[in-house]
Amino acid sequence: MKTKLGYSAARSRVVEWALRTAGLVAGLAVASAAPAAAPAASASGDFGPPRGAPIHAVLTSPPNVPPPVARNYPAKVIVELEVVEKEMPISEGVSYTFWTFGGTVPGSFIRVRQGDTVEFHLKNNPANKMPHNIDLHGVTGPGGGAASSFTAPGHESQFTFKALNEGIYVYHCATAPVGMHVANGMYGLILVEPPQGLPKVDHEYYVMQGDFYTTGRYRLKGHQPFDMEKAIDEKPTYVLFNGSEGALTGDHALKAKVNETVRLFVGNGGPNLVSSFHVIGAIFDKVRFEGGTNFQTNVQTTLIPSGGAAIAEFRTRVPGSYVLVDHSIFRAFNKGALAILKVDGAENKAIYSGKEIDSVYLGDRAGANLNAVTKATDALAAGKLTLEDQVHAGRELFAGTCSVCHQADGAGLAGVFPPLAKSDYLAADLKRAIDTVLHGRSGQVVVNGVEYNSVMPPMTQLNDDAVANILTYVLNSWGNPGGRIGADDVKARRAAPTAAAGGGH
Ligand code: HEC
Ligand SMILES: [Cu+2]
Repeated sequence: MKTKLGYSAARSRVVEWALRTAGLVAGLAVASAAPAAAPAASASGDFGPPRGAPIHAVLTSPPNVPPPVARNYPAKVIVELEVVEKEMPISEGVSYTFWTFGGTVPGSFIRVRQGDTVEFHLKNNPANKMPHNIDLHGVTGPGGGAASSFTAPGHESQFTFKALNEGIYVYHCATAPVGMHVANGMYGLILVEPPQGLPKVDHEYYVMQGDFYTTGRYRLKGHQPFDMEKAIDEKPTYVLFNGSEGALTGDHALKAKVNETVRLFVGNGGPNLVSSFHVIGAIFDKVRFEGGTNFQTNVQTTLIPSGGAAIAEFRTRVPGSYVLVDHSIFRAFNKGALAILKVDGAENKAIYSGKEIDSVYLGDRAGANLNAVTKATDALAAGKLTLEDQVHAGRELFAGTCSVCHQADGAGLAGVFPPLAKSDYLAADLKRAIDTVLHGRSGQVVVNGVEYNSVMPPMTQLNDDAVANILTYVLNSWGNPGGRIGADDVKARRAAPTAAAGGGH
């Protein structure tokens, strides 16, 4: 079956080439009868002038990909993309002002067919502050469109190009300072399908890595501005898939069933880092590395340059959570570069014996959700923060922060981490509890009659309301006495002279 399709595609390429050489090809659409075929011709494809009525391109937000083009002739395709500058969460309780193509990071996914004539409209939302433009790597022409698309807020630019080469291409803003526009999230992908389309798969997803530079450290709560120094030094605070920690985890995880084929369009917007893209627990059956036409098979990790992309395909065989990472691994576990593909279905013990990967690798990161934290931050600012808001936000923050040691149910780990559930030590002195979180503690401590002698690191990444919400959650959980701690209480403790850590019972 495979061989046959591959052969007929190869043959149709030969026919196309022969016709073209003979000068007969003007206007020829290479309509392959078989949609599922080997990779297409790498030759650039001017299949003549556009035909039929102009088509408005369907754009999608990540992680979604527009449906296959399914057309056997070159058309005029109209793309309308709007630049929107907007504040969005970059992590739990952390917001950032992103500059976006289409309101998302990465920008809207564009899908056309090789040989199409693309009429591109770039709009710059009137509420924006900056001018922007677009350089599409799939364009043949100076600047990839950048010079023709410089657009002030409240304006629109138009330019037209022919998509000569098939492949998966990055697009990005190229307005000065270019690095800053890219660092703020101004990139996305355009797929130029080969004439016969791509082989059919069960799922196509859109994932794009980017590095981010904030003045505050990783996970420091509140609004964080862009840090030019860190960007120049190439020292990112965050390395992310799809512009936010949690963009593709928890409820937002990618989904598939057992025994399905998955195609990932993976881009890297940079601005600085090269990605070692890997899916923990899966082997790529096929990778179109560098987004090019040739493919490699049986790949563990594929390199995706800044301003580059790849198409990675594999079949799901065993249920569970598969973790997409940049295998420069501190980026995954300490800067946010991880996403989840959740595969449901029946076990296959012959291939894998079972047991979940989430807990092993991720702790609670797999479930990261930002909603309650954001809600509490807003409520506090509006002076309407309720106990319930605090408990909900605290639960989410506890999950990413304290539960790795004290466990999700607050029970601790015998001999290593003391319990927070029904902790007499905690209940006896709330100021001391705040100090413990702010400054950490070490040395002997007795909790519920049991002695511990270990080290808790200071939780310096948490701001005052995050500490208040976490402790309020702890106080109102697992048989603890209840009560409420406010951001002001934490602020007061932060200002108080630090008692020597340790000793303390
Ligand atoms: C890296 C592991 C770790 C993390 C993360 C951690 N703790 Fe601890 N915590 C400890 C250890 C270990 C101790 C005991 C220290 C000692 O022996 O002096 C402790 C002690 C405590 C105590 C006092 C003892 C008790 O059981 O009442 C409190 C309260 C506490 N932690 C709260 C928190 C909160 C809230 C967070 C999240 C903001 C947190 N901890 C995060 C390891 C951790
Ligand atoms: Cu821009």
